[in-house]
This record gives sequence, structure tokens and C-alpha cells, in this order.
Amino acid sequence: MEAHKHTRKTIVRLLSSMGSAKEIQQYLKRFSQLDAKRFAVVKVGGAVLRDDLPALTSSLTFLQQVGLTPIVLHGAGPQLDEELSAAGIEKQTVNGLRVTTPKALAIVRKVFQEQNLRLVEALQSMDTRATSVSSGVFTADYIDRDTYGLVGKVSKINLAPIDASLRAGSIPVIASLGETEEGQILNVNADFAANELVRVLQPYKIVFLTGTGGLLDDQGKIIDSINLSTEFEHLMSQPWINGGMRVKIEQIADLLNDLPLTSSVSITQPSELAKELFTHKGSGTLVRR
Ligand code: X2W
Repeated sequence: MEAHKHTRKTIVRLLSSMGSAKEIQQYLKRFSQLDAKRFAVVKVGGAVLRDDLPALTSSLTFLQQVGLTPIVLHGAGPQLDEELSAAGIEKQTVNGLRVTTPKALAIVRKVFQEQNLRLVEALQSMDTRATSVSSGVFTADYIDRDTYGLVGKVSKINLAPIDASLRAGSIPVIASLGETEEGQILNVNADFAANELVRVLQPYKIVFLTGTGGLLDDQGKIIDSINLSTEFEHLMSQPWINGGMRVKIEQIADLLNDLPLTSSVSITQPSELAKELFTHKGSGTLVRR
């Protein structure tokens, strides 16, 4: 495995197309000094698993080769849409959350399991160490059983499987399913789960990988950065901000309120992950408060 490791020089050369050698080295040094748990939480949307798996696995493999182990949490929204529809279950959402019946939950569990293994196996096929963590992390409570059915919000996080994976230098790949204290599995929105994980871990980098590669303006162009303390009201009043994006920004604002002032959230795409991590300029949309 060691033989696969790039030397620092090679890494800098690889990255030099995106930033100066000096800044890349600075970031590498800073990241490698962090406790493994504090490096990065990377949330991967289901659309990324569907459309951009090769870029995702390359980017994560690269991080492992430079000795960094991000914590990956994934969703499976589009895959769930497809499989549930194929099973004749009509999609119903309330406030962006999928109403989940017992019949739907069986499919939700199966799809999460499949998507989780798909990413883990794709990584392992590149000789990248990755561990499937598809249960045992999130204890959840019903949000409102009458309204949403078998849908949960995270009440407690068990870091043991994540720690074990990190100790082995293996990327923990976590699915956003939760379990009540009584053992009932619940469907948890992956952004919500990622946010709770971030609240507990307070990582240095918080990255959301999405199909769009950032938050988009009214022209469909990626917004470079958003400073919530000055732009939140203005942004929310824009007619072109759609429902999904509104929820996302509100959630990020809530999350940043619970983190040190220096924290920020990046929304980007897999092929730009290294650029986001190792350059001042970053990639996608940077949100801070
Ligand atoms: C989500 C879980 C998947 C998810 C759902 O059923 O779609 C709820 O809505 P993305 O791809 O990250 O959106 N859960 C309760 O969040 O996936």
C-alpha cells in the first residue's frame, strides 16, 4: 500500500494546475496535522453516486494517497425515486422530506444498502481502503409519525464504527439510515444526517458534493461565495431561489450558527474536490457567516 503513496513532490505537481505549490503544501501540512476525525466530512448526494461515481472515487482515492481520510456520508434520493416508482409507490414529500410508509421503508433500506456498497466497492476496486458503515451510527427519533411516517431526525451519534475505520486509515462510507432506541429503522434525510455529524465532529472542512457543483444563481451560474451575515435576507427574498435550495441554505445557516465563526461550508462537485481542499480559491460555492 505504501508503494502507492505519492511523494509530496508528485502531489504538488499533480495539483500545480490548480494552485501554487506553496499554498498546496500549506494545506497539506495543515490537514495532516489534524486529528483524523477533524479533517473533513464530505456529504455525497445520490445524484453524484448516479452520475459522477468515477470522479468521486478518483478524488477520494487521491486523498487517501496523500494520507488523508475524509468521512463520507451519502444519500440516495434519485435512486429512491426510481425504485419506489418502479414498485408503484407514489412520491410524496412534506417540507422536502419523503413520507415513508412501511412498504416504502423496505425499499429505502435495500436501496441505501446497494448504493453504500456500490461506492465502497468502487473505492476498493481502486485499491482504496473504504469501510461500509450502513448502520449503527445514527440513533433517531420520529420527526412526526402522523405526517412523515417512518422518517427520523438524529438524536444521538455513535462514533465507534467511524473511529475504527479511521484508525485503519479506511474511509468510512456512511448511509443516512437511523434507528430508534426501540430498534425501528427510520429514513433520515442525508443533509440532516451530515449536519448532525458535523455538529458532533466539528471538522475542519465541510463539503457537500452535489450534481450541480454549487449553488446556482438565476442564470444557472455557480455562485462563488455567500456571506450569510450580509446576504441571507437578500438571497432568501430572491424569486429564483427554489424550494430545495432554500432549505439547503437555511440548513447551512443553522449549521454554521452552531460552529466556530471560522467554519465554512463548501458545495462543489467530485472532480473539484482537491481544488476545494488545497487552494485558497477553492471551487463551487463557499458559504460562511
Ligand atoms: C431522503 C434520504 C435520501 C437523501 C429520501 O428519502 O430521499 C428523507 O427525505 P440525497 O440524494 O442526499 O438527497 N430521506 C426523509 O437524502 O438523499
